[in-house]
Amino acid sequence: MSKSAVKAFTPSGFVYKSTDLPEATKKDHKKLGLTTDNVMFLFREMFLQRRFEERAAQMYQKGKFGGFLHLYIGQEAVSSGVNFVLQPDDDIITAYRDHGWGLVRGISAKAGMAELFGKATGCSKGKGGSMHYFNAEGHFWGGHGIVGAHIPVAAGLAFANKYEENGRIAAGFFGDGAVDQGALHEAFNLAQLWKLPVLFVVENNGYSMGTATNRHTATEIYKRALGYDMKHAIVNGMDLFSVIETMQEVAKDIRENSNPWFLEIRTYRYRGHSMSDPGNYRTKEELEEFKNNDPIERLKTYILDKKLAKQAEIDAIMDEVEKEVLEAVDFADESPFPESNTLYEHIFSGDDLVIHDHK
Ligand SMILES: Cc1ncc(C[n+]2csc(CCOP(=O)(O)OP(=O)(O)O)c2C)c(N)n1
Ligand SMILES: [Mg+2]
Repeated sequence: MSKSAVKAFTPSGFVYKSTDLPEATKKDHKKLGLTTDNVMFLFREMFLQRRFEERAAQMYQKGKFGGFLHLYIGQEAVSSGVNFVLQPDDDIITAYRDHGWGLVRGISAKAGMAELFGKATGCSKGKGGSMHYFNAEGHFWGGHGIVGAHIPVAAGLAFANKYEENGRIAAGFFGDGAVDQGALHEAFNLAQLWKLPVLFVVENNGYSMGTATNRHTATEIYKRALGYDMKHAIVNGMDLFSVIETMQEVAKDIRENSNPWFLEIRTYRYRGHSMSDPGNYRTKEELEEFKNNDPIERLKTYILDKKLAKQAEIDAIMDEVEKEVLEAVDFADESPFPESNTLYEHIFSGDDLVIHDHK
């Protein structure tokens, strides 16, 4: 390629660095209305997501299961922070990086791990796998593999809630790779036009597979909201309290005024896109910079500084989580695979349509 052609196609988008994380909130947990128990619960919950996935990665490498495995490690403050503010019957839908979301939304470590192993005791009965966690009781509507395709479903959930006047919010999460899909723009337009009680969140982790945001999208992502006059904010997704602070304001506004919001939550994934990705498209220094903002370590330091708990108490929580995850691995290992005659079950909502007799 000629020099001028190289220059002509040099990406001109926004380069996302750790210094582009918005400043973390100065409010302490009390100002945010959190008790010590709340803080300790959130620490445990974030650590569970992390240990669960670290063990899942080990089991994958041991050959216990195959297929895709996209780890959420580094992004746990988003799921825990958002979920803490939302109500248990608000609707949540996300993309394929869904393990953390499932865990905060009522899927047990056992049912989550068994799903990864493809076992009948999994949260999707072993037929969904890593990308298709699901828990209707927890109003958690998946786990979706097609980039951007579930964004209109988030708007649809919000439409149903508004129609039924049940006061619930629907929240749809997606990656930075989804923001230029037509589906996002169709959903944003109707959400704003019909004033749907919906929260759209991009978990901007800097990369869409191996492509940095500045190489795949032309402007800062929150600006997608401007074209629709949609309320919006940028949030530091490496800081739990910042996520909670923004969410408190946003959830209140959506519930009271039934209007959509778009949040760009800036975060980072420490691992590769999936298990087969060594992450050669970024430097070790970049990774380290983000790890220095690690949401779990930050909260641990906060807990110790504020004397909410002693190191020994934190260690006890971590040991307990470790035990829970190891028990989940054993459970998954020992559980049976689904029977072949269940293949056509749970395809449709309600009574399954019998496609043919496959005895
Ligand atoms: C419509 C569509 N195109 C391409 C793919 C292949 N694909 C899978 S994940 C991915 C990257 C998405 O990145 P992002 O939205 O930033 O989410 P992240 O993996 O960072 O959580 C792509 C292109 C897909 N699943 N669906
Ligand atoms: Mg991404």
